[in-house]
Amino acid sequence: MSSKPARSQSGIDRIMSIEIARVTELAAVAAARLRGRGLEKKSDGAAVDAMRRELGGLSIDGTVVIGEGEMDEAPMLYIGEKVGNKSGPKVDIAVDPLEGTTLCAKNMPGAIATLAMAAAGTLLHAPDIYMDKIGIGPGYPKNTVDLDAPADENILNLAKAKGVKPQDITAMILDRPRHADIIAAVRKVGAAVSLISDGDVAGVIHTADPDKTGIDIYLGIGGAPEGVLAAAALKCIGGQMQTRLVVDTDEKRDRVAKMGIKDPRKKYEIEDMVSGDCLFAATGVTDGPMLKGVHFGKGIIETETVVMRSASSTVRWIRAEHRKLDKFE
Ligand code: VTB
Repeated sequence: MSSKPARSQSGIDRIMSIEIARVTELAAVAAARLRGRGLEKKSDGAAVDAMRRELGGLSIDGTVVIGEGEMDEAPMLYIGEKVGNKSGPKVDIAVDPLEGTTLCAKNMPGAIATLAMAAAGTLLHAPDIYMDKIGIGPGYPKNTVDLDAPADENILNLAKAKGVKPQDITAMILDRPRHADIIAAVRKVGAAVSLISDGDVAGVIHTADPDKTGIDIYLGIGGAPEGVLAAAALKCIGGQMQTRLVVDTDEKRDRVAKMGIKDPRKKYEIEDMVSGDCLFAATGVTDGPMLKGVHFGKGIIETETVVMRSASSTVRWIRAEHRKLDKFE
């Protein structure tokens, strides 16, 4: 009887999907201990520390390509930092140890700890600037929506492709003044807008399962690091996404060039942001529509994590009960 190889073609162990769940669990618990205290920086720092510590023990030769900031800017998990014990495959790592620091500080729904991993050289190296995004779920013809088309046109095309009225479409958008025009355009054709205050990694992921989440399309400008993480998740579960970096100053143009990006105006598809197989994990920090947050009980900590693997399109929901609590101290 031949046994199945544990290693996928990209060189990332299947078992690694469980390992990365541990990493996001640890970061989520560290952040959750400080939630609701108005301590944005402190809870982010705690998540970063925990994530970095846990990444250090992984059998990978990893490089952070999406991290806490560019070198000289962030003391830990900066872009270019080497992580892992170097005994495994060369991989790119994208992290957002606490996505939604404000949500965590206010103990509002939707803060998560998240990470993506892929073979070295296959994740877009994006600086921490804004990125324009559009995302829809699986099952639509290619180019049903287009980043460069007006929002109302996208809604009409999506409704047609779905076989429903525009009134039956819901768009998720970050609640920011910069989105006033697209919010108005979406409403003009009768569609609903679901506004979120933060957390657009989860926002984009919502589009993958409209029947469950009620969200058909994600639109608007958010962080570029969050865009690459969302692209990794959509690659695993299906869906379409187009993005473009918002490079509106010379300083940003320099930073983009430093990352090796030749065309700062390039319109990215998922394959341009995540060109090989990838793994994605997210653990809830605060209770949210996608994931339960960390629950602290007497002698027990409970976490909920989603782990995805693009090679097999597997999505695993891991509810963990942690009883040996020393590693969370
Ligand atoms: C989004 C969202 C984040 O930043 O990327 C957003 O996903 C974009 O930046 O949770 P602005 O807040 O400046 O609009 C966050 O809200 C925070 O990192």
